[in-house]
Amino acid sequence: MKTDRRSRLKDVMKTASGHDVIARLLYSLGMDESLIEKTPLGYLRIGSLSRLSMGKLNEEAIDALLRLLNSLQEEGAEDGSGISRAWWKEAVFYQVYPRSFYDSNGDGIGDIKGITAKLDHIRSLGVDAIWCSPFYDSPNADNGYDIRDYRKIMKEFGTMEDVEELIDECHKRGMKIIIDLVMNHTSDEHEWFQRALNGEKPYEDYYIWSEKPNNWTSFFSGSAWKYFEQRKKYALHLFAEKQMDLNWDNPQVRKEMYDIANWWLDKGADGFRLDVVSFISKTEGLPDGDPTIGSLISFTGIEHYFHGPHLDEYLREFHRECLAPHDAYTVGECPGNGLKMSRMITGDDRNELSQLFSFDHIENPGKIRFDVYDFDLRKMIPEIVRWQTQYSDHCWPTVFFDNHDNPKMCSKIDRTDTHSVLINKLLVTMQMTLKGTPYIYQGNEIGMTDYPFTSIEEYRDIETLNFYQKLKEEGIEEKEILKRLFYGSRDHARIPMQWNSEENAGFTKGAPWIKVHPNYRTVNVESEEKEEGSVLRFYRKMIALRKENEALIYGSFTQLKTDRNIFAYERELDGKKYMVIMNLTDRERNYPFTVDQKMISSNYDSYSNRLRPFEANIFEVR
Ligand code: TEU
Ligand code: CA
Repeated sequence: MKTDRRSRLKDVMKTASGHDVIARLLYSLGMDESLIEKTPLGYLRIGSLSRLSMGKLNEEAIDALLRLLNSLQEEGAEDGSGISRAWWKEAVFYQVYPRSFYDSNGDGIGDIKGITAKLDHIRSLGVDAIWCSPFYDSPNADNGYDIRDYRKIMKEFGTMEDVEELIDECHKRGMKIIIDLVMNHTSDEHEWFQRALNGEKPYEDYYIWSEKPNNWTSFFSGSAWKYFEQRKKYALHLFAEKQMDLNWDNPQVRKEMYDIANWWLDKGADGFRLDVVSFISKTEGLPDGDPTIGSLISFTGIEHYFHGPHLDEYLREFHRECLAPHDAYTVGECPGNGLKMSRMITGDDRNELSQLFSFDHIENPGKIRFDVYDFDLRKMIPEIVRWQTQYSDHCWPTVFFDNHDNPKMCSKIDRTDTHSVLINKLLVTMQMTLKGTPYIYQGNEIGMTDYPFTSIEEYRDIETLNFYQKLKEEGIEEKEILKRLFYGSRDHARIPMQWNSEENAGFTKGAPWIKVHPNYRTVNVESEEKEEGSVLRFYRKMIALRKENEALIYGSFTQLKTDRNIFAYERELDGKKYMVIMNLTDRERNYPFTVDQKMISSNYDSYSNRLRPFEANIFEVR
């Protein structure tokens, strides 16, 4: 179907790209897609979007939108035979950010031996698999997401033997380990780039060069292009200026990447988390991005690479060359891909990736990270429910609220951290009872919260530091800038893991590379082990509950009717049924219906006939 200005919105919404792009635009305007699906607005024609958006989408933006819609027409997985079983659908994953996990040698930086030393803690939670953020040789412009050598280990983190030992020790404990592979870009210090700079064959075409930069912007502020005198050309970097985008249209680049992936799978890695893998294919000719579309989705130019023309083809090739022969698992980071385009990437019949991370639910509609606002849990629910009900039986969601790129969800919801214990327990209740694979981020299990950053000197992250510079240049007041950084910085997620109440939370015997949270004396693993009612103990109970009850894994999902302050749903399999009910607010609420079932879990000590702030209960329905 060709989409033009006269196409009606509701018809456009039926195609994968049409649905996701329009849904995303509405989301960024703070509106819901049901607006188009369920009201007469659906009869409006694309041409009238500029009016609907109150002028936020101009005529050029609509042209850009049409080009985008017509460039992506493939359809995703179809429903049919029901859910197929797989180990990773039953598994609970735990993400480790090595730099901040545990320092084994007192240099202030977490390391591989440190992870191995703490595997028993991870295993004690009931976790089945670890995702380890990058540990490859790197000059650390972006904490290891800028790889200099894919077959070497970062000096500060240890040696190849340490990594081999980590893999072995995971396996000995019955856990799998997936490693974080960055295939979209390399460090500018990678040998390929150095040789490309010299114009050496075949490396000169390994990266993306242009005589004239287009208007694409970098995720880390400023233009996405850097000029290199040696080649008298600009090279593309969607992230830091030391992270050069690889040219995936070059078959040799793809082959190099597949060799690297196979090398690691042969070493025993069970699979990969693929960094921004949805960005690997860029529109031919690298045309300018539409500033309006870009700013609504995120950055100028993104419509030309968030699900580029050859993405599905390259993922299938990767699957054939690396994943299938090793029976390896993959989870791809795919920012900007909505539900339907995600079905194209993860459908059982598509042979691309096992799962992916999509991020819309972790900011409220119309908001982006670095916006100063309080996250409203109620506004997240429709997005969660959509993925529970419409992603199809042939795709399996990831369920997460935190990772190394975001402030803590519990602090986003409650800036005063008054209710953080309850909220952390509510969030894990949701993770362990929804359909999908839960991903826990290190520190979630003890209820770590955002760090009280007050000055620019305390921050470490390149994204934060660049953004600070940019806002300074725009003439914004220091106080205002610091406020925005506080609301959005990734450093909140990167402060050291809190192990005990000794100095530096037991993370290091040296000087930590980033500040330790002052609340470590009470919020830490050792104390919470002993404390009944701790977040840690609650995590163990919730993970065990999920493991013991298949209905919580493979069961059907049905949302129950309530007002928006409450989220209630049932999971059912083979006659076993559970009901989950939670109060999404900090005010007491009435139960929306009578419940006379057996309560098997609560984040409060005992039952009450009203739902208290952030109360989250599970009932066994008989
Ligand atoms: O992140 C990519 C990325 O785009 C994220 O910043 C994303 O927009 C955000 O998480 C949504 O909330 C990946 C890595 O996770 C990040 O740490 C790296 O800095 C980046 O790629 C570059 O490799
Ligand atoms: Ca160390």
